[in-house]
Amino acid sequence: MPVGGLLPLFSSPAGSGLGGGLGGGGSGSGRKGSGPAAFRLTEKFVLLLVFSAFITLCFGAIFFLPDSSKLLSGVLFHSSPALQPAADHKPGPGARAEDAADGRSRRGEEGAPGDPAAALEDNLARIRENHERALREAKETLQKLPEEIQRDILLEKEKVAEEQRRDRSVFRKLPPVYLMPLIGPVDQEPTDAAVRNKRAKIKEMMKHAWNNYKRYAWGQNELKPVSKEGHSSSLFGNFKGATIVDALDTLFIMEMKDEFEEAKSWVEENLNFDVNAEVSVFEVNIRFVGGLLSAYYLSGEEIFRKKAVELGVKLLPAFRTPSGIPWALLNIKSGIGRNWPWASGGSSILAEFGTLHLEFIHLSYLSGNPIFAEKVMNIRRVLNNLEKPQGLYPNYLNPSSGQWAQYHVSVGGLGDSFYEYLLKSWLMSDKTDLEAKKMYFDAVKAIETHLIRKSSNGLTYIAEWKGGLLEHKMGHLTCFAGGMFALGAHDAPKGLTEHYLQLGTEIARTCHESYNRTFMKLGPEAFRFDGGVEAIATRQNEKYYILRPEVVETYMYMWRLTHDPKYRKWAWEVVEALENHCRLKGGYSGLRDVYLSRESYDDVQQSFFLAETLKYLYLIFSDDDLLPLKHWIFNTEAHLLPVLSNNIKKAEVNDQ
Ligand code: DMJ
Repeated sequence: MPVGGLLPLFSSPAGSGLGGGLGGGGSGSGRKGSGPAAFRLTEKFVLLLVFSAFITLCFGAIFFLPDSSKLLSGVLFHSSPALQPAADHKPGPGARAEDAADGRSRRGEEGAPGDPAAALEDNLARIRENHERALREAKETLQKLPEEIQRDILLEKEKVAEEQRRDRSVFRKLPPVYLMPLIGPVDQEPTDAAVRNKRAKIKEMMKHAWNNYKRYAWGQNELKPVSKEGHSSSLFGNFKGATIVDALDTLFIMEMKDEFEEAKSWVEENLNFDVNAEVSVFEVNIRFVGGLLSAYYLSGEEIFRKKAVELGVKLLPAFRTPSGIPWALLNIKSGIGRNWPWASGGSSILAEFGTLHLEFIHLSYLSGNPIFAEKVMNIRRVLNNLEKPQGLYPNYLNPSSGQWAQYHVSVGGLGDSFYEYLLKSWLMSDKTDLEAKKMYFDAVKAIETHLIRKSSNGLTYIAEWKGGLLEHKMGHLTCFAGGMFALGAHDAPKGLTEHYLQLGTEIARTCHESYNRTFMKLGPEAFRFDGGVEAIATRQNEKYYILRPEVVETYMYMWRLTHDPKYRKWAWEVVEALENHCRLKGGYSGLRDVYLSRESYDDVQQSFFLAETLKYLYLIFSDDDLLPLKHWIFNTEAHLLPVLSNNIKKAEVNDQ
């Protein structure tokens, strides 16, 4: 921004206004104002003010203008993460020697594969280009009059409203849809009495969680089991009833028929998306869209299809970005989106925009409108066109430039379900989506090379990769990956089936250790493999457990795929721990520190406890013909989506 352009704007009014103000202030200042020395002082003060205004504006431009994030991401992050590793990217003092060496040896290769000098030059050119574009845009916006900016906003709003009106027609007339007979939505009791009793116990836990939610928080998003009242997370904005929608399919498969009917009536009468709400696109998709789709497929009740498609339409404006990579947050009413303020340089998050595919493919299938599928296929196209550092997918992508931002790679938070959805897209397509299969196995190969390590005592873990350096930490969220590796093993590239099954087994063991090494026998949010510890949380803010499902999710897949009895044993340990430490009169609560002998409750019964944790536990103690993996895909919130088999497609053609 040229200084000359700003100074006249600010110096004249500020100069006279402030001068007058100062001069006319207290009697002392009035007197001083007449002397030449005092006048210079005032002048200096005004100049100082002008400068601070200018600097504030520049920072405002960098941080808040639409594309200025490129400047930040380019300058601060793209410029060669390997050359400027942040302090906390270094392996901890107790890290194994080979890991530290590993980090060192990769420094020179960072940023892009191939010739490091060319990669650096490439990076610099991109930074320059981003920098210049950001400055150009900042300048253009700052040169506009306030009325012009306001007019632009109004025009933009009208455009969104018009698009929304058009999109609404999608769910007003839904086409007839052919549904294959469902395979295993409910089953017989297990024949083994011990297993039957355990399964019955888990159903009783679901009843306890549901009844208390119903009693104290009906219609709210979640329950506070200690305070015995509703809890609302900002993730859902003004949306209501997250627990009801998230629990629908668990109620169905557990054959809690009355409760399912209550939930359905609530959806019919109260689930309303015409609200002024800013929501997380990812959370609403996996919990609400996923929950409604799953309830539709299981029950065949039309209301769920209608609501799912209606909500899908509401999410469409999130994709209105230059690259088509959606915003993280969307105001459902205005259709205006933005990204999390904390996300690197205004970026969208891989695990968020990469976790829409399954639901959106089904939305297109159920609405007869390709728009949903087009949106997610475009995300895939953008990702495929980008060069990946070391074959890895960074967690941050700028939706305006369509370029990666910070080079941080994780199979846990911020990255996790993107990989899960690649594998499941392929499985859900009846193994016809070969592109997804290739992307998945390529990504897993890079993850194995760069992120997966073994501790000195033989525990396999998945570290986080920050600009080429490893942080030897694994999140509870990352524990889902054991199940993912095992689920994909059967169709792995030649000779790797056993290998991936083994990897799943090892991750399951590590995650079990993370539970076993606590007092409560429930795992911490993150555990480390440095500073002389293995699978233990060392930081106070990583010691909590919020009823998360990822570890029992992996046990479920491992049980189904191997039938090794240890997975039922480990799952039962979780049931006992939940009963001993999380169960309260008013429901189930998360814990603030799993290493303490005395519970400190976080007072939230998360909706995913009913959607996922209890469902996976129930499945572990059910026979395999309940929801066979061959026919059903679990979305990342454990909602059920049938494989879109070729038979369905053929049946459709015949019907026409
Ligand atoms: C759930 O909402 C989903 O499993 C998501 O993919 C990750 N986090 C929570 C549970 O931990």
